[in-house]
Amino acid sequence: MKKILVANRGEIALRVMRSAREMGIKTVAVFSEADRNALHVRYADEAVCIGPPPSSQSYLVMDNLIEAARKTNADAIHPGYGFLSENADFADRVKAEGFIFIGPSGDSMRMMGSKLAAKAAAEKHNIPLVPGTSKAIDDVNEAKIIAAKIGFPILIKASAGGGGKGMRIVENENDFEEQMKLAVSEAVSSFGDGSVFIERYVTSPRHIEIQVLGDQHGNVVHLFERECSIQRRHQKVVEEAPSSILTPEIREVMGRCAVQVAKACHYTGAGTVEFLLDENKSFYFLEMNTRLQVEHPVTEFITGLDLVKEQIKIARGEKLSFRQGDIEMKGHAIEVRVCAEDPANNFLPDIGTLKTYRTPKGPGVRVDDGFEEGMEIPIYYDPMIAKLIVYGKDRSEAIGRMIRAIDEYHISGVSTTLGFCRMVMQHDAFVSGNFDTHFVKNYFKPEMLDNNDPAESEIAALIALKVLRDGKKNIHLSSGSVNGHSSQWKSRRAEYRD
Ligand code: MV4
Repeated sequence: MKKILVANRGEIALRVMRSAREMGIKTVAVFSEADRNALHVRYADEAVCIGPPPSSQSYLVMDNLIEAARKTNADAIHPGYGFLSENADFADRVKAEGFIFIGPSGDSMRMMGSKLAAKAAAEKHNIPLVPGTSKAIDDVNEAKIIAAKIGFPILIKASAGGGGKGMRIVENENDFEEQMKLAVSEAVSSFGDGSVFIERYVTSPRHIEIQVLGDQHGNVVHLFERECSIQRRHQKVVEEAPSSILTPEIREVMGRCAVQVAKACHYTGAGTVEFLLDENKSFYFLEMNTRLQVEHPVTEFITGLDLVKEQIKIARGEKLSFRQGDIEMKGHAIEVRVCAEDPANNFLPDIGTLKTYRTPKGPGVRVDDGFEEGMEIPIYYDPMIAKLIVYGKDRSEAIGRMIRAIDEYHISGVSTTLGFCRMVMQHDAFVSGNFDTHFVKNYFKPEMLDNNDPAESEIAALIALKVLRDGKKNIHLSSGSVNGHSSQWKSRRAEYRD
């Protein structure tokens, strides 16, 4: 493998290219007209424009990607995450056109893309599942009887859904029929597949996922867990490894289950097996994500492995160079997603130019980003500006380091989730490790953030300084309010120079 085309953009395209370069492999970037000056384009050895800004006309157009790969003589295609990364037809097409797809087979993706097929496969291997049906239900009356047996609240899920799409909670029997009809029609319109199934609704779960790696020789290992419970509308906000709640015993059993799920679909490459953990620390298999995930760096920190290099080696047909017993975890890693969103305004995506953009540095800090100061955040794509990942000898050091790193991060020109993430790091529930998937809903109120008009407070501070320091010249102010800290968590700086 001499040349990899990265069918993606932004931080993940750069992240993949960095590992390829370290392995002596050339890289090809693809870009839309909105990304002409993007960092991943400058970083790559070659770059090909694949269409207009909307991803439906560029990053999602298989023909254009294949043509770019052919034109540049690439041997392999890495899909990153999002876009076509979990599209089974794309994986098949890449292979049929004579390229190596850096990821699992189309068949593995198809099996795990169907929640029902995934559950059926897991059931065959005696993997714990949430009590419910593992077949599509079409008869409302039959479903009602099953629901009564399982007990309310019930969750109706679309088989073709995932990541929270097409789910409905039903509190009691009276609402069941109506909710099921709505769920089916929603599944038809969203996924073109009206298959739904029901499960007992686990009311306060933690979301824990296991990273797996499988080679083309039937070897599968797991790389421990990531705790992903802190999320908002199914978008993860904070991820960490290891989870503060897993015991070594649960970790081992969960890890073994994840390996079995991967083996059940003949998985190759890097994948993630998702579980729910309930109040009694019972866990249940949910679904498998057949791609590299946004939060993979926390696993890289605690295991010392480079997951992209492992993906590439697996795609080249190499055997895994380690066995389960060789893999150890050490220390603690936390990731926060830095998004161009306004936490004070219902996390509405914000667009604009990065007027100030300075990243944190120093021991144990990693920033995966795709922007530089002065660049504009395009409106066409995901609002994630960067991932900030820290590593420490233990959880407490990692939390302290994350707060320090957030305070060193200076972004102005757009609202970001940094201040919100700082709030999480200092919250008793997070620090104690006693939280679930409802963390944001339960504990976050916009009033916690400093949502004063930054310009206004800057002027006030300037006047105050002038009064206090009368006689001093060249007053220079730098406002820390760009991170939107609350009064309790505020770190407003007023610097002055003589
Ligand atoms: C559940 C659940 C409770 N009970 N299934 C959401 C995403 C998809 N992977 C499955 N999800 C859930 N399935 C049962 N039977 C709660 C969720 C869920 C959730 C899971 C993980 C992380 C965040 C979540 C937020 C809301 C609901």
